[in-house]
Amino acid sequence: MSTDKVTHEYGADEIQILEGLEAVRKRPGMYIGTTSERGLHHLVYEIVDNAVDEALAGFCDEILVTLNPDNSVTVIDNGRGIPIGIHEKAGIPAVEVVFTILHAGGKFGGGGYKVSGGLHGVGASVVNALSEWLEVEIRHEGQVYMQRYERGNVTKKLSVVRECEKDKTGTKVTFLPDSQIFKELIPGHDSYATIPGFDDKELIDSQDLRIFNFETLQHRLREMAFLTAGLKIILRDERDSENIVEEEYCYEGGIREFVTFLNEKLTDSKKELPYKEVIYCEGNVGGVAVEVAMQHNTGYSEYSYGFVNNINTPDGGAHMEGFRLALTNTVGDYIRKKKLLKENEKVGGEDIREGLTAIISVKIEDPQFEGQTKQKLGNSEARTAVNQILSSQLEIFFELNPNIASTIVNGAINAMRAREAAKKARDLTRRKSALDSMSLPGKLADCSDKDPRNCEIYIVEGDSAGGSAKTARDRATQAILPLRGKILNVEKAKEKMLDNAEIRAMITAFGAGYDDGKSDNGDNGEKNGKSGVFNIEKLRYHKIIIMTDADVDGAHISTLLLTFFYRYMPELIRQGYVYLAQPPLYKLEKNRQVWYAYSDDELNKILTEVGRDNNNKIQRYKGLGEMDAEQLWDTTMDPKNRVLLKVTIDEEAVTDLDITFSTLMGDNVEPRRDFIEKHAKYVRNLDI
Ligand code: 1YM
Repeated sequence: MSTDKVTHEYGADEIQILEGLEAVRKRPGMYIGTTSERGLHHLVYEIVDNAVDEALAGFCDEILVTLNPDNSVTVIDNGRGIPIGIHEKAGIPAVEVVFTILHAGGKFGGGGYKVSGGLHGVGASVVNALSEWLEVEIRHEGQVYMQRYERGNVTKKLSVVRECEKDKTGTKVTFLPDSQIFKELIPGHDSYATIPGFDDKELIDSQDLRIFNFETLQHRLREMAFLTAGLKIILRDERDSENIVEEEYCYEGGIREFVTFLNEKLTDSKKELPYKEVIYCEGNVGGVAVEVAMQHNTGYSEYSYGFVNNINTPDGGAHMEGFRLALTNTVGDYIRKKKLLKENEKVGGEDIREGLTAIISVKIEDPQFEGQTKQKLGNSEARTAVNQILSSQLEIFFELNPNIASTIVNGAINAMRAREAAKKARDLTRRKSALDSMSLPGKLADCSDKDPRNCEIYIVEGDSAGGSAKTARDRATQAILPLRGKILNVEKAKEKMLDNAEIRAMITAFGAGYDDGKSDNGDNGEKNGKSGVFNIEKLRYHKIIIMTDADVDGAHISTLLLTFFYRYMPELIRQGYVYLAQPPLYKLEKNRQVWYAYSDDELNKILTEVGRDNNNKIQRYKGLGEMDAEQLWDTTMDPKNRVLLKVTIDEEAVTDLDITFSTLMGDNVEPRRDFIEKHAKYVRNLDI
């Protein structure tokens, strides 16, 4: 647990003695990853995970999660209830062990292993340590037992607090995240992120005091329900007494329904799917329980999501390799058997997976995670298990469903021929393209510093704003690349990507290439099996700043750019190199003083401060082009004053993210307009 030299490996029992909950409070990041919003939400997942484990063990079929007005959260299940008897070794009630001793979860329930689990699988005691207070209630043989803790310490001994129906059992946990730990999430706290230059109380008072995000919880709880067929999970938001929201997630079809759900969201619902049935396989090989569900849709992208013990594995790993191997080989064998190809033709794995949505869920006793972010499954037995189960069952499925088999095979052959044709066309144009000659694009105004760590590039909407930016910039460290009009929508026109001059200009200016193609071996450590030529080492700028007008068109251009980065250079976003500049919406002049406001709210705040009278001259900026070089520098480019939003990927919400991008960029116009109109205003909080 520390970086000190280890001379002795501690056993589990010794760790329990060595580390009290104080260790968790001292270094919360080690246990929940971060104390940002993500860490906060993990507290909920840790408690819900214990309830889901009880469901997986077959004793619970309903979980209720309630967000309370005081920011506390209540989780209730109808399982057996955490044991209340005295724990032999510890001499205290088992429930107290669960909540006060680190690494205790599931270790002494008598057999069975914990399959679900949060970020670090450390469970209830960590949540308790990081809560101002936590109360647990257990229903057992007609009585309700209660225990209370504050910052991890028992403040009320376990005792019976009331009676209940004899046949009702279960566990209820309510906790309030500790504001001493989650400092930056608490409005009014020193560490709370406010707008620079404004620290007035009024602003803080107007902030939303709710710390939990309904959509984040909704996404994860719905995912949990899909992954545990038949389990009912209810999410209830009681924070606004006038508007209580309740959603229920329960899917008898489990991951089959997950695939149906994704395909409805991801594709044009007016077009029919190529085939109706969701293909489903399950089994257990060598202690690895495997479930696979998949179905093609009318689009061209692949959406395969892996889960290990109900946790998303965005970096793939052994289970995903097994999936790709089985699919490529089984479909390949079928094509060979039916002699459907010309001699020199070969269908690749990526052709078979074009337009495929798949969920691969494995449950394994001792998952080993590898890679930089420890999100890639290492256990090779998972590859064998998924490969064997999918290969054998898919072969039978094809025999029993020859129509579906031929639809899939024809789709793959078409994809292969289209890919070959596009490659030929590309090879022809590429020879002449700027991409190979390595010369920098003509409209790039480069910076003089060559150390990428000091360098930033502004991607600017429009030539006129580009001109102002070129005048305004710090020539040593700031490069400017103006974009003419809209860039290509890569979500719709993949094959034409390199024909687009704006995209080529970005690729050459960045200097690091781009990812394309997909491999079947999956052992190259890249996302979703993408084997790319993107090399972050060669990147010429460590800040890539998108600067567009603060209107709907500007938001659209930003989204087009982000889609391009997300699909072809995801490492850029993952490393935190992509930013959105924030040009102001208003300029206020009064008595030769100037203020800039970045939102309507902010303008109102300033007006309240300076007084609303006839001396106020307010200018609304319709675009970057209306600002002269000096204004652009002061408001948007000067590192001392500017506000940059870092673009991040919420790795736990990748299914949502893919849905968002295909909503924004796919064929359907209506949802796109709705989304942009809804979110453009809130771009200050953009976090994808
Ligand atoms: C709202 C949170 O924690 N439910 C829950 C937890 C446990 C049990 C049942 C349980 C497990 C076992 C036996 C077993 C836990 N028990 C333990 C331990 N809901 C919630 N529901 N009996 C009851 O694993 O064999 C840890 S979690 F360790 F005490 F058994």
